[in-house]
Amino acid sequence: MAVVVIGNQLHTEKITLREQASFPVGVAVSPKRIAQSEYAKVVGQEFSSLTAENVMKPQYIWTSERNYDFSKGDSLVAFAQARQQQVHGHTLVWHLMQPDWLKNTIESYDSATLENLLRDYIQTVVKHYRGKVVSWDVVNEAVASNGDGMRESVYLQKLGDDYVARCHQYARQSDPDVLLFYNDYSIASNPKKLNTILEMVDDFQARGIPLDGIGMQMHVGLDLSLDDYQKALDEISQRGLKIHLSEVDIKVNSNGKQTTLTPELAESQRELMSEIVRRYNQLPEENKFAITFWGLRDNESWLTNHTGFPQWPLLYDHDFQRKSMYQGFLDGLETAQTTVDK
Ligand code: 9MR
Repeated sequence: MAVVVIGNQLHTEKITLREQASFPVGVAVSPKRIAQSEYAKVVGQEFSSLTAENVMKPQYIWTSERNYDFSKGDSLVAFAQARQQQVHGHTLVWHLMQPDWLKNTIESYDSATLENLLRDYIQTVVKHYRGKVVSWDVVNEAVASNGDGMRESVYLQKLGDDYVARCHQYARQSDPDVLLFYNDYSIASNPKKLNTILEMVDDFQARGIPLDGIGMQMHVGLDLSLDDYQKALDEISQRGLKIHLSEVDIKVNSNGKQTTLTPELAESQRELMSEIVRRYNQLPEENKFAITFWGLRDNESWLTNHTGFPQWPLLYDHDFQRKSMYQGFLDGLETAQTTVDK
């Protein structure tokens, strides 16, 4: 029987994101959270892709110079495999949140020692997850915060300004098939940052440095300029790259004055969600990699600590109820759909 689904689908349990979207829909998780049965149920039903919010970062895996602990990442991969979900690897190289031993030693390494260590790390981790993750954020947030050139990180200082390209080559040498992404924030809201990244992309493409896609994190607020967002989608897709909206959340309490998510704010958030998805969905199929949310429920978002206030930035509330923002996602896909009852 053909069923036409129109209007508010929020409470229709049969509707799930992974079934509705033609591209993978992901969520950032931790092994602790997915160990809870209600949590696991929702994550399994709704999402077709998982990112480890933390446990596949060097801070967790890289226990000493040449020792690695894959246990937490492996448990996440097993969870995903049991639910036919793809796993996106995040992240091989990041200037922040280094393991303590590396923080203490990194300044003392000469360039060659650090390069060798980092190459071995990248290659060991990529080999370990070969066939288990579909993609990696190779270097995270290597561009300066304000978008003005590369970030003056310890990696840039010690390894020189071409280190991102070499990290991509090391990753490619260890897995010819895994998709390699460059991931950063404010790409959709800071045109200067977009430009710096596009210069890097053009340079990589001219030199044949492996790069399959760009992760636009999309930690955004209600003030996001849709024109800037559209420009980023256009510029990146025109270069033949895949686009991952890789860490989506929508803040609604920037000044901290709100004590609840009011119906008006929920409505603005729904509208922005819908517009973000609608424009993403209009990209050519080959440019759509996935949309990943940076957490499932509002109460677990990193933004509460980071901004000091609740931001209600995600699809689900504390009680595992779908919010208006969820409806916004569905609206962005299409308001009316025809499905077939099996
Ligand atoms: O959400 C993550 C938080 O739990 C961690 O404490 C933090 C440091 O590892 O990283 C957060 O995730 C970040 C992501 O890895 C990269 N982009 C920005 C995200 C928010 O800070």
